[in-house]
Amino acid sequence: MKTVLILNGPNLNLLGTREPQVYGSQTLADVQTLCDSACDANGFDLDFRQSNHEGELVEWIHEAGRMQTAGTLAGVILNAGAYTHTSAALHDAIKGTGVKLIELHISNVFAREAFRHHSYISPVAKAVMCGFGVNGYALAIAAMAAMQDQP
Ligand code: CA2
Repeated sequence: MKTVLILNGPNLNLLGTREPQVYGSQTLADVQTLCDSACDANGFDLDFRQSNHEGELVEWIHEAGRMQTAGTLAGVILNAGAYTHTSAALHDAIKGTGVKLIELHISNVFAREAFRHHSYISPVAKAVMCGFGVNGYALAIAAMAAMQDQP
C-alpha cells in the first residue's frame, strides 16, 4: 500500500482555535482523523505532519522524493500555509525532487488579500485545490487516488 504524505505548514496547528469564519472550527487533530478515513477509503497509508519551520518542510519534501524513487509514495498533499506566498525554497525542493504534489488551501485564497493570490508552489504542483474548507483534505486524497495512473 502506498503512502500519502500530508504536510501542513506554519500556524496550521492553531486550526480550530481562532478565525473559525475563515478556517472552520475543526482542529488539526480532527483533520488528521478525516484524512485517516479518506486514506482507508482510497487504499492509502497516511503520514500526516505539521511544522512551523520552512527548513523542516523542505527536508520532508526531500524525504518524499526518496520515497517516490523507492515506489512507496502515492504523492504529497501540501498546505504550506503562508510559506505558499513566500518560499522559493519549497518551490525548489518540489521541482528538484519531482514529487507528485497537490497544493491545498482550506480557504479560497483568491477571495482574500492580494498577497495570498500568488503562490510559489502552484507552478511546480500537479494540481491546486482551495476553498473547500477542511473537507478539501479528503477531496485531495480522492484526487490523489484518481491521479495514480498518471506519470
Ligand atoms: O487557506 C489555507 O489553508 C491557507 O494555506 C492557510 C494559511 C494562510 O496563510 C494561507 O494564505 C491560506 C494560514 C494558516 C493559519 O491557520 C490558522 C488557523 C486558525 C488560527 C490562526 C491561524
